[in-house]
Amino acid sequence: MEFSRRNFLKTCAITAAMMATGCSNQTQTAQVDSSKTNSAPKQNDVDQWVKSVCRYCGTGCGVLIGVKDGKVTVVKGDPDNEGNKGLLCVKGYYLPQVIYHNERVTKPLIRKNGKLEESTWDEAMELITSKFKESIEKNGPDSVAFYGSGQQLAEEGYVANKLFKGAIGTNNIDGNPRLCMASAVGGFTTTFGADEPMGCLDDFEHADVFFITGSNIAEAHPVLFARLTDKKKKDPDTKIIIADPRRHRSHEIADISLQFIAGTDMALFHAMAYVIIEEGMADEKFMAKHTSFSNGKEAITFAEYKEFLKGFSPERAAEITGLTADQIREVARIFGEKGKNTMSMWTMGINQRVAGVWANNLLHNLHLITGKICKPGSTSFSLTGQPSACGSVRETGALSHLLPGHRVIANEKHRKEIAELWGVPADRIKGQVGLHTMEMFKACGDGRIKCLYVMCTNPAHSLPNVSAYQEGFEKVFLVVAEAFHPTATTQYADVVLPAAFWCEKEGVYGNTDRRTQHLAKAIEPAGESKPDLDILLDFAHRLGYADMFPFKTPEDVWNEYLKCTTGTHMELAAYPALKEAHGIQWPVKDHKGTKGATRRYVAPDDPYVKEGIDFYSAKDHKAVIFARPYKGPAEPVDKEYPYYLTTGRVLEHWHTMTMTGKCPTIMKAVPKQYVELNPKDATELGIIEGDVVRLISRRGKVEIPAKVGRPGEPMPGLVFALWFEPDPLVNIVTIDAVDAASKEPEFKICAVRIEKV
Ligand SMILES: Nc1nc2c(c(=O)[nH]1)N[C@H]1C(S)=C(S)[C@@H](COP(=O)(O)OP(=O)(O)OC[C@H]3O[C@@H](n4cnc5c(=O)[nH]c(N)nc54)[C@H](O)[C@@H]3O)O[C@H]1N2
Ligand SMILES: Nc1nc2c(c(=O)[nH]1)N[C@H]1C(S)=C(S)[C@@H](COP(=O)(O)OP(=O)(O)OC[C@H]3O[C@@H](n4cnc5c(=O)[nH]c(N)nc54)[C@H](O)[C@@H]3O)O[C@H]1N2
Ligand code: SF4
Ligand SMILES: [Mo]
Repeated sequence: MEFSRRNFLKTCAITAAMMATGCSNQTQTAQVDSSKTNSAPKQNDVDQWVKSVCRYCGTGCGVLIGVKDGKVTVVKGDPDNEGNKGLLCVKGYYLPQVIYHNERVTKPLIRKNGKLEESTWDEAMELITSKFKESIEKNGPDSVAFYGSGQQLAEEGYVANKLFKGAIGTNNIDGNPRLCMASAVGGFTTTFGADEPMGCLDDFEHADVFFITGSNIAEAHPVLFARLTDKKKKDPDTKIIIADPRRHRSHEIADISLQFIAGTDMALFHAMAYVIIEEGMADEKFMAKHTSFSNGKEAITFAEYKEFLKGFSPERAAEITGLTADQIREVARIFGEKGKNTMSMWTMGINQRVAGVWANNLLHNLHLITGKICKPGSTSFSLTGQPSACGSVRETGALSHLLPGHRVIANEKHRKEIAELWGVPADRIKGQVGLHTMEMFKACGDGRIKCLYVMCTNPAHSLPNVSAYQEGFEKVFLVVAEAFHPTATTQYADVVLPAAFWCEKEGVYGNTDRRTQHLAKAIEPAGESKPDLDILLDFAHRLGYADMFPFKTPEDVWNEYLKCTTGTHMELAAYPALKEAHGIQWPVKDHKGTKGATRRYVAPDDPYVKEGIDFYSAKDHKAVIFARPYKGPAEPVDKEYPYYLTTGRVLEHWHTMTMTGKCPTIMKAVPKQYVELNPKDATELGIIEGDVVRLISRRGKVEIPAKVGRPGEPMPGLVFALWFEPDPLVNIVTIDAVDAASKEPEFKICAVRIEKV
């Protein structure tokens, strides 16, 4: 299949049409282009299909991996998977091109005389064991740390967490979901008392109105965009509202596009609530039964909340956001219309903000005020970025403030329960929250952290204001478990541990809608590479904790982890059921069956609810409607830095392009990153498409080619840069200010000056 950007969107439309005409069993396959790969097979014939899940985005598309003579020849969509119904985007289709690339790291590497040299597993593991042991003995357990990923498997997350918190005795374990989903977690836990969405992908079929903000679903969750297109086609009355400071691909199917000044959306959401209440669209019965009100410090009344909203009339919000009062009234009316189902979706435009948690709260508010929640098609649905940020990090508790089963470090009872399950003394798990991501990398620079184990993530590329953390990468004893080399991070590594890739290992992902899915192993690991789980278990044994880690298989790990979820409201499915099923949504009462819960907090779907709706995790079973004060960006524009910079994604590339950059088809489609300018700004600056421009912030500068005009068109005063290339590295410019509650950095907004080079 010859591929270009334009014909991908066409493919989306075609596949959507196929679904609409009942051809959902149709799947597409992509030939392997072996020009840049080591030993990829030349034909796409298959003697075995292996059921798995795409390793890229949070959608978690089910895939079937075609294997012949021990090699992956092809990947196609799994038609029996409820999430993607057989569809895949290009990243999924072209995974076979990535597996066999000659930059796979297939032997352990140790830095000797400044250079990484091949070694044996034994030498590499002995070295890292002695370094970690020495540091723990000399400087205490908090001198070592682990930095993981929403792309790791659940078993890997569970074992890393148990090793660091339960065996070594440090809470210094965090991961890239801190850069991504932390604010969504903060939103769910403050509003509903527990993490993760109540809705599901099936809500796409039932919604009449979609409110999408801070999410470029067309590029970041393309298969969901295909479902959206399909829904609109089947039911042309469906209303799609897209609110974003930048016009992007998703706007192509929008009925209403709102472009507002970056960082001002809290005013928009409050003003929508104002109109909904003023015009009698609120569901007061629902509110009285299922909600309470808070100003973030104390409980308030509905009357006080309404009084608070008076500061956010559409006219006032129009001044703040740059929208018109009429536009705000119009979307509020569409959102709130009685008898219609509304589904909200958002991603990083909301989370990667210093007001991230609060903006999440305000989106939930809109659903709680209207009672448009916990019904098919009515839900506030945070889209998860990485495939298993939910399953492998949020659920296993592999962040510095969490424990498995949605427990928290700060709760003594939770610590006791987990210490008991792990068979360690109660005081082994410390009550003090560990270092969150940005603090952890700072601590590598100032000497608090001496040894760091990085797994399945590339922080030397993906951290904001990354130059400020370079010293840390250089100083710390850095272990990097990676499938490819070189990467921005392996270049600083003292030891590189070769990780088996996606289809070379078995395990479990937890995708965006509480969907737990099993990935079967399809082929043997490349060279001497090993599954991350095996490496972690070897490390634990060498550190002297063999008794705590007797596991032989991923299933053994799962069986222990399951016990950490027993009796919680996130009971997970049993391993044999997961192997059989094409995804099972938790909660799964008593871990029994393959059915799972389509929707949460509502009977009969949710086994913990007797009748109607019950927000059982919230205090007094009432979800909280928050009167959060308005908060803009950390770094407002000024005379010296007069433009806002936002950064984000393009369909073809995945983050730091260590994988998609190895795919010739994708590189042909999008060979280089660029910065989008509004045509008005471009004219004023004398910049035309293709010119190289310099983006200068208080932290550094970067030179990058300009793109002017649609489909990507930021508001005047805003520029949008892709950040997938390691050089030039856009994260030199971005800001590391974090949300006070979630500690998630504000990747989405900083102030820059623009010069033509
Ligand atoms: N192709 C592809 N898909 C991916 C990924 C990938 O790397 N490539 N990564 C995955 C991951 S981990 C993630 S987290 C997701 C991210 O998915 P998305 O968040 O959908 O993608 P982004 O491009 O990062 O940002 C989305 C939008 O946020 C908007 N935005 C900027 N400032 C504001 C603001 O103040 N308010 C609002 N409301 N919006 C604002 C930007 O204009 C941008 O269009 O994608 C996932 N899917
Ligand atoms: N400017 C800017 N920066 C951002 C963002 C933004 O919007 N703008 N978004 C942030 C967000 S939301 C996210 S999620 C992060 C993502 O940032 P990262 O996690 O740093 O980016 P990835 O490229 O996904 O890194 C995954 C790494 O794991 C390796 N890998 C692949 N498979 C395996 C495996 O099985 N085992 C091991 N050990 N390694 C493997 C890959 O080769 C790759 O190097 O970036 C953040 N950074
Ligand atoms: S939509 Fe996401 S999960 Fe599905 S094939 Fe594309 S990258 Fe993979
Ligand atoms: Mo992410």
